[in-house]
Amino acid sequence: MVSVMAGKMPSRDAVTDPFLPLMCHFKQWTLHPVKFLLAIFLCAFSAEAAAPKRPNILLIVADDVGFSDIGCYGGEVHTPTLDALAKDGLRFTQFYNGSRCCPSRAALLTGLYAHQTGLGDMTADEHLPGYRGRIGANCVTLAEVLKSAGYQTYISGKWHVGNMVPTTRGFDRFYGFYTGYTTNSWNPNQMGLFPPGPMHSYPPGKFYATDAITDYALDFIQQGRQDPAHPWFTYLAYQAAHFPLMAPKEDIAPYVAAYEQGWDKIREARIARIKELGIVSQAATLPPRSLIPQPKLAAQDGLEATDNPAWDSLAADRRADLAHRMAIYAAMIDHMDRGIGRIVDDLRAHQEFDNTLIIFLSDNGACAEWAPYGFDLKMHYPAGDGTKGDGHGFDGDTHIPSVLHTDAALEEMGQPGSSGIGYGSGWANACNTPFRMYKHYDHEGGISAPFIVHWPAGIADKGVFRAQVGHVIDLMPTLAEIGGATYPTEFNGNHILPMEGKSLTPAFANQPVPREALYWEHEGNKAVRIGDLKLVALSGHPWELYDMAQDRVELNDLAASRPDDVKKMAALWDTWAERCNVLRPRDRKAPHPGKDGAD
Ligand SMILES: [Ca+2]
Repeated sequence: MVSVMAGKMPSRDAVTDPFLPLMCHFKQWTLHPVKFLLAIFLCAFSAEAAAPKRPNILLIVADDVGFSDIGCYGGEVHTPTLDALAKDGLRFTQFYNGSRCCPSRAALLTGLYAHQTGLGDMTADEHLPGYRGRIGANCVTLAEVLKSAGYQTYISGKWHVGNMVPTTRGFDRFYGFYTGYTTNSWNPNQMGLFPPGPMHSYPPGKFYATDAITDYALDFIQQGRQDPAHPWFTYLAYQAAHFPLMAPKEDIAPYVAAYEQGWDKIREARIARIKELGIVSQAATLPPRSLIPQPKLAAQDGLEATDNPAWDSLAADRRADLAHRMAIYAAMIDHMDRGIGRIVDDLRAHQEFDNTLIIFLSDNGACAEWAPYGFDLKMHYPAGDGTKGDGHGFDGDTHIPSVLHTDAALEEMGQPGSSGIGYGSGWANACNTPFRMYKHYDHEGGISAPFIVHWPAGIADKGVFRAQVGHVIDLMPTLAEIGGATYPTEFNGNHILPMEGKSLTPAFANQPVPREALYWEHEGNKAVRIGDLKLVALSGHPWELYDMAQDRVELNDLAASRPDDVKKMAALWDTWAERCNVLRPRDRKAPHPGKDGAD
């Protein structure tokens, strides 16, 4: 058995252990447990039919799901499948993404910072090295690397790293939408299968994107198991719970009453559970409600405020409308969890569950676009074909006022024929509890993700937390190592940039993951973390400094009292930005991303 045996079972206190200092002296000569055991079995069993196999890899990425939405991270959303994976696996408490869809997915797929790949922003080509709108030739994808080691490679769902078919970047098969950032969950015409082949036929009114993404993932896995000599890698990239929020009525109904309590009570309930879980200390304070990203839009909705309002200050009809918006969002996550459950059942039925490495994460924090009441996009039914250019199926962007739904219209929200809705900044704030801010931003609410790792054949510990810091750039070194693949220096005649991430396999065995620093930039928002110190700024605003070990919720700004740390870390950020093609907004020629860049 390939096994990562931890030296000890970590206690809940482990989650508050200080992160390894910047200049720690890791024992370079130590071959950590995964490498050691991989080496043993590769040497001893490589020619034997009975050899322990490299694991299948199922990488599940949720879209715009907040840090504490799922049950095992303190949320009230019903996620029994993910909770069970966490119960028998690991939960990371300090795992980071890239704060928005494109940058996160580019970094996740390549092991590089997003700007190095050309995806510092969205998919518009700004003709700047860091902003080409697609992953370039100087990087390789997880699929390309794992395929080179004999893996069969599949993707079902969302791509969003440039308008290219994923089968041109190492994936054997793809189902989903490869243009645009989201899909109309009720419209099968936005989804494509590559290479073309027989497709599922859904009766009228029965197509739902989450189910279809699951169906094709199951097909691909079934294909993969026909060739047992080659393990498979499946990138399962759900569109849930990205706007437009859409879900079957029967999934929505059970949540409405819970969310009629409002976002203040939900935030309080969540931080209480998060403290019980030990993700933050008992002394942690719930931050004030976060700011409204676009107060002018709030004003269009008749709301004069700079921060999200108290729930009880809202009119009854507005509260009813907002409770339904949040209930649809929760229903999308609930439905996704059941899809993952179907795959888990399938793996169990084929005795593949124990030696499939399952990883679950979200690509960014919950989405606040852009004011407390959310928005209503005009949808097209049927929408265009997402495989040929129109990936959205709706008009405009999210800078529009919301619609107040009342009475019978409440029950039609999120249904076929309805507007495409977002739930706004008040609920996004709650979904990122206990952290501040949202998707787009580099405060903890924007970049902190749930991160579950389940691999019974490879990880001995079960049901415990890991406080080691991780980032989506770490997936490449982690999966290349576990998959026995070599990250190349050249690929298809192109020089490939060295990986920026670090393998997380030591953390699987509760060992340190040494690294110098982690960096973020998106739309001028920026951050750097070194050890426990995090320097972070909103675009155009001064740096703030926080001690993550003491103040994960970013309330006690140390910038004024520790100017030397600010100066040193800011200089490192500048060096990184220069090296990785990051430009400040004022240095970019293109305007703020338009329709194609709305998310
Ligand atoms: Ca996203």
